[in-house]
Amino acid sequence: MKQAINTLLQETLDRLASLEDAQELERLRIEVLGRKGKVADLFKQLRNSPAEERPALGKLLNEARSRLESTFEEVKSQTAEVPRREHVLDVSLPGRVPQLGHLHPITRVSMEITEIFLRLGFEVVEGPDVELDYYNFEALNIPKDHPARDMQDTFYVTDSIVLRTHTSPIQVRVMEKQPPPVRIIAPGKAYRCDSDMTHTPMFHQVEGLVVDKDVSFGDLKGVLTTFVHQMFGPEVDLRFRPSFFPFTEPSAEVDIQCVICRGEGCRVCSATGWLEILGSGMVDPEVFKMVGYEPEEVTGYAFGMGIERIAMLKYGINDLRLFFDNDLRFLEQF
Ligand code: 2NM
Repeated sequence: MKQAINTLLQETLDRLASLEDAQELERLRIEVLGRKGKVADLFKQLRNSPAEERPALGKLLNEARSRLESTFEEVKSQTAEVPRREHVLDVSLPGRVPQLGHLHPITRVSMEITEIFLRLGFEVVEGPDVELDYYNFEALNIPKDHPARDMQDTFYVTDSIVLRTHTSPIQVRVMEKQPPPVRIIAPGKAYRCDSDMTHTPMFHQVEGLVVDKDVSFGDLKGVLTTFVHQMFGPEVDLRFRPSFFPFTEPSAEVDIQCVICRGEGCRVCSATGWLEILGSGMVDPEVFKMVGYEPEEVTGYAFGMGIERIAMLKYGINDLRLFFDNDLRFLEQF
C-alpha cells in the first residue's frame, strides 16, 4: 500500500513534467484526482488495510493528494499563461475593415481638371490667398472704378490687401517672374462677399494661361474643346459665345450641351439647351505691359472656371451648399 502511494505520486509528478498542453493536463488530473481516479481507489483500499497501519497510511495518502493537487494547480497556471495559438486564433472570423476616408468631391474634380491640363503640357502653380490689390485688380487691367472692386464683392483686409477674388493674380505673379513661354494652370480658393442659394463666400477656381510667340484664338478653342471632351465625354457639344472681361480681348464664354436634357431644353438650362462652364479670351495687351512682356512679340490666351459648378454639372448635384455642409451621407458617395 505504501509502495503503491509512493509509486503513484512519483509517476504522476514525472508525467506532469512532460505535458504537451492544457487538455492533456486535465485528462491526467481526472485520471489521478478525479472522483473515480487512482487516488480515490487508494482511499477505498485504505479501508481494507490493517487497522494499526491505517493512520500512518491515511496521513501518507493525504499528503500525496495535497502534493498532487498543488502541483496540478501550479502546472495549470503555467500552461494557461502560454495558450496554444490554435485556441485563440479563429481564422474564420471576418477581418476588421478599417474606416477609409474620402477626398472631398471638390478636391477630386480639381484633381481631375488639373490632370487633363497636365497631359496637355501645362504646369501647376499656386499663390497666396491673401493678395495685394495690385495683383488681384490693377495688373489685370481692372480699373479703380470697376464694379468688381466694390466693397460689396471684395473682402478687404486693408486698403491695399484683399482676399483674392479669383486665382488670376497667381498668373500675374508668374509672368512678372519669368519670361515667355508660359503654360500654366492655377487651381485654388477664391473669395467674394456674396452668400445665397448659388454663391458661397469661398469657392474654388482653376485658371489657365498660355503665352508664347504666335498663340492664337484657334489654340484656345482647340485646348478648351479637348478639355470639355475629356471632362464631360467626347459626344458633348460646345460653343464659344462672345463675352467681355477686362483682362482679355476678345473674350468668349464656353457653353456645353445641357447635361440633363442633352440640349432639348429643361429647367436646369432655362430651356436654352446650353450651360455656361467657363470664361476665356486672348490676354489683353495692357496686362502684358503691366508684367513687362512685349505685346508686339507675344500673344496668349487665358481661361477660368469655377470648380463647384463643374462638379455640380458632372455629378448632377443640384444644391451648392452640399459641398460645404460636410454631411457624410453626401460625401461618402464619391
Ligand atoms: C477668366 C476668363 C478669362 C484670366 C486672365 C488671366 C491673366 F492673368 F492672364 F490675365 N488669368 N485668368 C481669365 C481670362 C480668367 O475667368 C473667367
